[in-house]
Amino acid sequence: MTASLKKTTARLALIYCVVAHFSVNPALCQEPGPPILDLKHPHVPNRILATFDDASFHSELSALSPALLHVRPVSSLSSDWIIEVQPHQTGSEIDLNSLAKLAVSAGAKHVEPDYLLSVLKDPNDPAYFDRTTWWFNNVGQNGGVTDADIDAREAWDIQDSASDVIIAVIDTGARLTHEDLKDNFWNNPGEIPGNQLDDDQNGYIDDFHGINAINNDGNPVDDHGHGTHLAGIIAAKGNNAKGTVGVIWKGQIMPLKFMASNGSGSVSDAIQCIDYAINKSAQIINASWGNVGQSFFLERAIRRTRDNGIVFVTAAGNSSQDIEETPNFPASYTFSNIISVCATTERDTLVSFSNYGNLSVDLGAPGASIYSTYFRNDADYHEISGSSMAAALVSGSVAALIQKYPDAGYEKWIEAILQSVDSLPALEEKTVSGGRLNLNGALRFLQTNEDLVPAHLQWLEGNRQIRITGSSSTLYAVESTEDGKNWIFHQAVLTDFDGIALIPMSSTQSSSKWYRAITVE
Ligand SMILES: [Ca+2]
Ligand SMILES: [Ca+2]
Ligand SMILES: [Ca+2]
Ligand SMILES: [Ca+2]
Repeated sequence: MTASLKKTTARLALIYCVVAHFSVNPALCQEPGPPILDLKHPHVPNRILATFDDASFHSELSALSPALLHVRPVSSLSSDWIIEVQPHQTGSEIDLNSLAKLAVSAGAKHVEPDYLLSVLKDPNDPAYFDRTTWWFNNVGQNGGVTDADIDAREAWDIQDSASDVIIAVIDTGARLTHEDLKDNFWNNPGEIPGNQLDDDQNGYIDDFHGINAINNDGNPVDDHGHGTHLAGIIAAKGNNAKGTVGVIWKGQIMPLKFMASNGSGSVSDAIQCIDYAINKSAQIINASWGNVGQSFFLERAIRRTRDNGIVFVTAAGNSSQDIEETPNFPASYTFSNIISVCATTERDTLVSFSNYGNLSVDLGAPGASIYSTYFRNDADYHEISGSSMAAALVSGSVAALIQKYPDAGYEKWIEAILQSVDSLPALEEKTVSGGRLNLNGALRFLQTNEDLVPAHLQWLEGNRQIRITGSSSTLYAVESTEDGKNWIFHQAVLTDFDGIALIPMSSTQSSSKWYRAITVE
């Protein structure tokens, strides 16, 4: 054999090793030397990246086995190359290290797996960047405890907006012209603004964004500040380089005013707002107010919200009391659509003034030194503490859940919020869930329980291999469970054009576990 024929033969043998073809003589595959690829991190299963000093290898490699190997540049601007094995043409597993050795033997200067990346989104709003908004991502700033937060940074990768969700903030109104809110108000589709006519004939002239139940008009202007502050906690516009950021960066806030400049309002005006929210198809009502008195009429109005599938988020109150002893309504009502919220600090303790209750307060959420939009001018911001603010964080979180899982229904949305809390000693015996809101957990709770598309999974070769049959060219997460409930990520795989992926398994991996493959969002 000539030297060049020897070289070609060796490479052909390597290709067969790469795809572990059944006809290969195993002795050929025992290449000396350690593996040259680091495969610990998620990567595309059938592909490596390689650089070469010149491009002559391209024809050389392709000529070896065009049916098995696909060689192409990474991009039109790049001198780096993708070397890909076509797994559906082999029906067998791929050894990326052998593929890398093949590339090196053809002159590759550097080879590595084609790693999978995932984004972590940070908005560019100043109050997020200077870490004022500790409740989204607590890294210990201002004396806080790391991760005493709702994991918004992680959650925003899954869902950062709720453009289709209408959130009625029944409160003191809102500053409609505020720079960080004006794009995130609900617009009444049946009403033409500013024409002095009641176009949708619902009794309110020009109720384009909401109503004022005190004056019975369509102008829910805020003369107190509380409502504007809540609106920003829920949906201050994200990533606009201005002010702060809400739990959702985009959404539809419907401000409904029933409390006046002194911060108080009547049950009848509150009911007027509740019924407006029902009529206009709000999906969430934020009710950050309360009273020790029980109202038959208010109770009946909240029952109507339940019958319409609306999530009713309310604050536990701020008088340091156990509301099982001293009820506070609406937090103390027991309808299945109510989420009642107490306030926690940047150290994951209960705020000293916050009410609590092990039967009727569902969970805690950050409610100390919360910075948000304010009502005195269009660029006004202000820090306030209270269970009101905690409730607003829950409302924004429910909005993200509804946007992501619109068909789940209010019981599922609430279950997701309550089942995914971070358990805290401070909230044990003081709340139903015993924990503090975690938006990332809530989104993932429904992700694993609702609508991931599973692939067909089949064990091959005496449990030494899993074959996935799913959609074409789709990324799947392979997960395993011991108890049928808690799923642990195993690896990510990309199916080929025929929807097939093959995963080698060791015997320890396969024993006494269940596996599944689900689409990655
Ligand atoms: Ca966190
Ligand atoms: Ca109207
Ligand atoms: Ca009008
Ligand atoms: Ca902003």
